[in-house]
Amino acid sequence: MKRRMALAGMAALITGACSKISKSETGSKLLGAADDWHRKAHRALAGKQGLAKEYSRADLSPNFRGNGSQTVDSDFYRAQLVNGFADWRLEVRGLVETPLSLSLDNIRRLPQRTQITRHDCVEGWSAIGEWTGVQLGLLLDAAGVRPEANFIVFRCADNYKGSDYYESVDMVEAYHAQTIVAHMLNGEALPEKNGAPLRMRIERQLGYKHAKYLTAIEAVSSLDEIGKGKGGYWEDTTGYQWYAGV
Ligand SMILES: Nc1nc2c(c(=O)[nH]1)N[C@H]1C(S)=C(S)[C@@H](COP(=O)(O)O)O[C@H]1N2
Ligand SMILES: [Mo]
Repeated sequence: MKRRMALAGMAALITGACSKISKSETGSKLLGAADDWHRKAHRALAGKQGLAKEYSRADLSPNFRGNGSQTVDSDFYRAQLVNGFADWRLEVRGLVETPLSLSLDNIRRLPQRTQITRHDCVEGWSAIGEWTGVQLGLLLDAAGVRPEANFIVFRCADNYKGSDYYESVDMVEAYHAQTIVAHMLNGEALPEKNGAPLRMRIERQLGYKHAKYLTAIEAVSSLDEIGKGKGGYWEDTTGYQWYAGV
C-alpha cells in the first residue's frame, strides 16, 4: 500500500504502531451529530470525496496577495526567515498515539501533492495559486489519531489584532485529499506574506480556514476549550461560520 510505504519513510520519527481507526466511522458519527443544516446540505451535495476544482498553470494569478497577518512579529520568526527556517518545527499532538515534531526537511521528504486551486476570501477577492505540500491525512496516520478525536486544530505563530490566530476542521475535511500542509507556492518556498514556512490548504473551504505560519496540528474531541470555543479566530471574533464551504 502506498500510504504504508510513505509512512515507512517516517520510521525514524515514529516509534508507535499505526492507528487503525476507521475514518468513515468517525465521519459518519460527526455527520449524525451535526446541528448545522448548511454543513449537512453541503456534505450531501458534494459527497465526502468531492474535489475542489483544479486549474492549469495558465490560470495562475501573477501575484498571490497576502491578507490578514503578513508576517509574524517575533525575534524567533525574524531569525528563522534568515536561516531558512532550520529550527522551525511542526508539532502533531493532542489525541494521538505518537506525538511528532517535524522539521521542514522531514516534511519535504514525504510524498508531496501539488494542486492549482482558487482561493476565495470573504472580503471579496480570489486568487489562483499552485500549492505543494504533504497531505494532512498522512501526518495524522503517522501520529496515529485516536478514535476520540473529532476535530483537528491548527495553531499559528502570529497574533492577529490581539488574538493568537487558529483554525479547525472536522475529520472529513482533515482527511480530504486536497487538505495539505503546504510549504511551496508556485514552485517556490512559501513567501513570508503567504504564511512561511508552512500553511494549511483546505481547498473546499473559504480563505480564513487556511491557517498560515503553522506551528502545530492538534487532535481534539471538542472545540469548547479552544480559544473562545467557536473553532477559529474569525468565528470567535466576528461570527464567521465555522463550516466555511465554498
Ligand atoms: N495565521 C494566519 N492565518 C491566516 C490569516 C491570518 O491572519 N493569520 N488570514 C486568513 C485569511 S482571512 C485569508 S483570506 C488567508 C490569506 O492568505 P494569503 O495571505 O496567502 O492571501 O489566510 C488566512 N489564514
Ligand atoms: Mo480572508
